[in-house]
Amino acid sequence: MSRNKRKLLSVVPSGNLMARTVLGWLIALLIFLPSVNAGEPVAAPSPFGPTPSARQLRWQGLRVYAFIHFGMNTFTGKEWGSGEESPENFNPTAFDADQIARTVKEAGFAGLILTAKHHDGFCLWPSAYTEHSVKNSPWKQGKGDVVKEVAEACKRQGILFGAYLSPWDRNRADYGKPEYITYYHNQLRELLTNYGPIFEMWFDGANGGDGYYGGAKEKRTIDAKTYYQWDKTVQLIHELQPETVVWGAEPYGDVTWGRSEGGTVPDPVWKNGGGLRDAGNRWCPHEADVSIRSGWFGGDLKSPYKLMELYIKSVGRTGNLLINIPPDRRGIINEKDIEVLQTWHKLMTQTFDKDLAQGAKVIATNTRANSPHYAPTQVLANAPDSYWVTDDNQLTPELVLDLGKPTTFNVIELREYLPLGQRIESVALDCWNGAWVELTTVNIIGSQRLIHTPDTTTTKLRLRVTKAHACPAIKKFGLYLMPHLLVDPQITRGGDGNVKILPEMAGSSFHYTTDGTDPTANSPTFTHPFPLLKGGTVKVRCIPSIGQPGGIVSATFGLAKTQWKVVSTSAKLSDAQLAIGERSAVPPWAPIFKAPNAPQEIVVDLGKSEYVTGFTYLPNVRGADGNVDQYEFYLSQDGQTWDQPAAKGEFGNIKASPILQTVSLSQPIPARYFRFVATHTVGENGGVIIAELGILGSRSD
Ligand code: FUL
Repeated sequence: MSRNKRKLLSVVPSGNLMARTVLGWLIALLIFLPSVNAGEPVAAPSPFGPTPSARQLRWQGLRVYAFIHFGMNTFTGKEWGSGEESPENFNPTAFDADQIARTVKEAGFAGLILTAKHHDGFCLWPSAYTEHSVKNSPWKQGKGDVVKEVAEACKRQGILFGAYLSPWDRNRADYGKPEYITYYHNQLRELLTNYGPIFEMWFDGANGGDGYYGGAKEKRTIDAKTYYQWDKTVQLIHELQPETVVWGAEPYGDVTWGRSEGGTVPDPVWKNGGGLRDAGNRWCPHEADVSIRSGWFGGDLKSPYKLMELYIKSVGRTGNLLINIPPDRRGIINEKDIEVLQTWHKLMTQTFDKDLAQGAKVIATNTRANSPHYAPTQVLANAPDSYWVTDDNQLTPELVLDLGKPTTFNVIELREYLPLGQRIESVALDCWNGAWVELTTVNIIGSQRLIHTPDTTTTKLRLRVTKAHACPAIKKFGLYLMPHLLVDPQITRGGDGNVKILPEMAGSSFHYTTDGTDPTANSPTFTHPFPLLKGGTVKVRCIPSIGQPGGIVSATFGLAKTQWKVVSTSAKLSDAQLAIGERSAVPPWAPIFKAPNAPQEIVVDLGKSEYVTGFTYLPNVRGADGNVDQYEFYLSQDGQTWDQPAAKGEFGNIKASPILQTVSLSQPIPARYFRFVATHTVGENGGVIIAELGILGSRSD
């Protein structure tokens, strides 16, 4: 009896399960005993369901790449420009495409996707078809071309270059008419013929609505399914560059959205049309997008630990991850973003550079025709076409990794062999502890499943396929030990104006500042709640007794609301009080203010006159119909006389990215009362939702 066969017998569990499993293993042995394989090639199983194209397969291997949101909004501080902005605004003082591409490369990204044109219509290349571009900006006296410089820098760095070309164009007079589509196709042709290979074209889904539109300043509605002629548009792209992966452009594109701008994909996800099980017959993988900052063009930074968590929840759920790093007004990636990327990259290499499964003995209950080509050990090989697969009738096989010694891991990696489609519905994993003990179960493997477990030490790990639609074809089984991720601290302020930092973590201390500087180990340690009546930004860094310090997490507060009162509202007065609670930064919070459909307004007494410099609006961060996307904001000293609005406008992108909105006034205005009017909301019948309103300012005392 071979060593492997002896091993198989030594891993039987006890009880009923044992009886069942012993039978399974014995059957396997019987099949395995006459293991004569004359070296004849054994046919691979037939694919199951939709399978990826060569383009999609290549794309899936990229795993993580960067988004570069740069353009007019970088200089105006907005998330969405209206299209009316003058090209004069665009003037980076130290633009350096090599610094951008190098940063991306050093962070371990496969490439980048640049916003060649965002919704405001301003083009980062001197398009022959519009005057609204870099050619009329002061940057390089109008002789510059950001797209060219970035594409060439990517080539020098050996990373891929991709482009975002917003279909919605709030600058164009012809937007909404057929002529615009000709213009749009011309622009695509420029990008796809003049700048070398484009690995991914990104077509955002935000469409139609208010805009400048060549001076018309009106609302334009289009049918996003038909207006852009996606069939022809995608055909054009593939005529020009057959290898370009198309994001969006549904149902003709290659890749679809991860369904949030939070950097995750749903779990479980099936790769057939829209990611829902049995929803279609097209292979349509997910790409999760997220910004390293709270907004796409700027805002508060995320921590390296958060990025790590998002990697597990996107790439580890069969998707790819697109992380936005927006250059600042100099035209380079900010040093603080680089610091976060470097720490994240270190966490990634510390985790994934060492596969603890390598060198393990691998045995399974079945191997397709006992062919060495499909042997269980293939789950450790990293060749492009290596995989373990069973006979057609073996839908629930088991495979054991014998690690030879106690091994500690906390991330399990499983991958299916994608050219044969997504076949597995669910698996279970067991550890050997004198008997098999179930560690975890998961649904869906797909391109890559990363299972984050508690630290687990074992000598053997067993994979049981518990449900499959066709004989499983597994490409990879890996084990990793990820450094412990620090939990991002939550910074909250109570109704009494005192700030708390949570959660308490044994062996870690929170160091904070309130003066805008970055906290270090020498900054004050949080021991008990402290007052922040005038508001400001609290920055916190977690310093553990062992391991690396965490990234910086910050929260900005307005004036404390200790004396605030809602004096009137178009909705129900008692409910309206909920809109001025203190609840930022701690979802899930409840309840939130909900009123019938817009317009709705709230008038609030601040208790005394303040110098108001701006306000904040927190929507339902889970995304909801009813979140406000257009507002008016008034100030008054007596609560009776209201002049012109102190601010009026839109909360750009609040539908896809429901985050805290901050509006700054051009100068401080003394006022004791404010009136917030929700003039329009996302969704037709969702009512009006306000999670929290805040006032920025300097208190008069
Ligand atoms: C969104 C856009 O509206 C945002 O501005 C951003 O470009 C993001 C990636 O897609 O839907």
